[in-house]
Amino acid sequence: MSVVTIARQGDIATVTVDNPPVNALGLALRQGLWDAVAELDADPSVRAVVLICAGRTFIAGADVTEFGKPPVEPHLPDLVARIEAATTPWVAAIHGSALGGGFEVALGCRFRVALPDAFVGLPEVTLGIIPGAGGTVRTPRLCGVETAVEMATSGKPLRAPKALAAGLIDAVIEGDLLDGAVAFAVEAIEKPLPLPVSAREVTAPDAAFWTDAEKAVTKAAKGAAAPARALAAIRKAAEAPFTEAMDFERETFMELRGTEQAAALRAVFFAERAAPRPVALREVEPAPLRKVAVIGGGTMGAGIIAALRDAGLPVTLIEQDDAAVERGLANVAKVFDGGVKRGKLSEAQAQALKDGVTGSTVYAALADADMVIEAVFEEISVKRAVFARLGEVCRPDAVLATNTSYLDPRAIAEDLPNSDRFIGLHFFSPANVMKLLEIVPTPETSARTLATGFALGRMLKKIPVQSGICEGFIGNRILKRYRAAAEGLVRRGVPIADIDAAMRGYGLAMGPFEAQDLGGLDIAYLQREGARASGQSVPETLGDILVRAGRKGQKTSGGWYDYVAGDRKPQVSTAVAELLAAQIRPDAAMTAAEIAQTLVAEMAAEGQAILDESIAASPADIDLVKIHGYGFPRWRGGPMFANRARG
Ligand code: T1G
Repeated sequence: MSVVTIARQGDIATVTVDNPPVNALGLALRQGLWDAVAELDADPSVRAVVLICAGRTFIAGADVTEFGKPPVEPHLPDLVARIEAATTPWVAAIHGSALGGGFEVALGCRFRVALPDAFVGLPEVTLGIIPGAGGTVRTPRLCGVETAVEMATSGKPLRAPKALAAGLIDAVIEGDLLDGAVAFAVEAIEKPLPLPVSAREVTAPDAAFWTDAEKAVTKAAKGAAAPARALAAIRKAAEAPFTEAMDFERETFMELRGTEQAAALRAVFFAERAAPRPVALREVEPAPLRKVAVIGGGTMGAGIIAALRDAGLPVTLIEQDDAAVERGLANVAKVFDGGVKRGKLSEAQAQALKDGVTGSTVYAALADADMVIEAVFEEISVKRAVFARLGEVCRPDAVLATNTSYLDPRAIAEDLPNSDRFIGLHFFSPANVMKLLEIVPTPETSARTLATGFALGRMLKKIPVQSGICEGFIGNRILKRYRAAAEGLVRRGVPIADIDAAMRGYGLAMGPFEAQDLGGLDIAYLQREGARASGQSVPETLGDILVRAGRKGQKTSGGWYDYVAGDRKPQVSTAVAELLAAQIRPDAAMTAAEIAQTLVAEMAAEGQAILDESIAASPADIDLVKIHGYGFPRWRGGPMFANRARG
């Protein structure tokens, strides 16, 4: 079946694209559109053409699966130019998203109309490239340089009303898109046509604009290369003739396509889409999720409740007494009130989200719950007591989940009846923000329960990754190895501040030591002490020495660094140097690159051990955990991808 079909409505022709799943511009579609232009140009009875798509969205861009191969004619820039030069005006009718090459095709049309909830955008930088078919050259000719810079360097799409206000589209269509687009075309051809986009003027800002933009874009990019290159392409579009700017853009696009960052970002793109639907579970029916409850309204519980509410689920919060219920509801309210303060939510929206949470101290209220997520204090006896009560009141088919981050889920569910319905769901704080969800089945967990964990992950728009049972699962186990390796460098005389600076330069938001100071050294210390108390042999760490000296991090005005009251800026600490003097044997200095390479190699080595033990299913899963749970720079692909690049 052809991916492009032509129909007629009087003297308006309709070109319909149908290339599931997202009408990506693979070779067949490019050829189909190329042929459609030729056919319609040869028909003098056609006075306008409406380009519309079947399925969930307008054209979502070039076919990313073709990126690893040499481009094949008809090349996209040529197709866009062909549509732009057509004898009759084309009208792009946009629903869903017109992204990347899809938006560039729309820019080649004489007009663009869209449904109110449609988006247009240039997300290429999120794939480590820049637009390659005129996106940086035509966009500023419609909306001006500033909006074009924001779109092309951030990759963020604009919803239709904003796109209309910016001049990127010509009308928002209420009701049926095809009818609206045809009516728009009929009216448009009775008036003088606007110039093709490539023939329109663009006002070039002064040099100061570009200097400021360069600084802002580079800062926001945090080491990713493509945003600054997109900015340069837009500058060329503003300052050079159209054809020269097109050549510049294409050369840049072709160069970036082959870079390590582009390969990394493509790998992450596909891994993120594979993660929520593991192949092994595709035929397994998950439990329905209509009524969900959370036990515990502390930081984690409140975040999980907020995530459930954001997904539209009503939630029951269970706490141990009325005062704790009130505190829990207040914690949830604080999350949504924060959304109002940041302009993300209206007061009414926040109130509706709050209204969907019912607080109770009565476990019997859970008798018809489909799923209960426990988020109480990280202590095994407390958790076991909660599941003992859940085992008494909940339906035998209700999915019961623990949010433990370190404890063994098997020990928590040891006495639980129907333990096939039990699973670990490790959320990351803040649970309504962090995308990662580690899903930890026990040997008794049924396929239905596991499939329900992934279904919840999809519903909450998380990146769910299955983990086997080991201390720290995937993410915290690698974090522990990373921290131990960083302490190893300190013992070799590498300055703490150099290590943090090296990892920030590598692309992490914070280095390992400043991150511990922010989160508190005592959390990991207490876990080590707990392990020691249970008879495990846990060697003393440098962190132990600091905590025993009362240095727990920013919360005690000193950890790995000193902090001056009211100033969170870390100060190198002579007290720490004295405390650790006996542990440090100065060795050869290390460059920032050597530090980062050493520590990433340690992360990857632990990742390989995790794979060897079948704790994780693939290197891509491990990379998703580090990117979405620990801030590993996305444009490096994750520790497994980055380390593989070194062979
Ligand atoms: N190419 C190939 N496959 C794609 C694709 C693409 N561009 N986009 C999505 N898919 C697949 C995806 O892998 C998944 O497959 C299925 O479609 C559904 O995706 C020249 C060079 C459009 C907002 O970056 O943002 O154009 O797992 O789960 O949630 O300048 O897909 O089902 O087998 O994400 O409804 C620029 C990327 C490319 C858009 C829909 N375009 N896609 O979201 O579905 S570069 C993009 C998206 C470019 C030009 C340059 C989203 C979506 P499977 P999904 P969704």
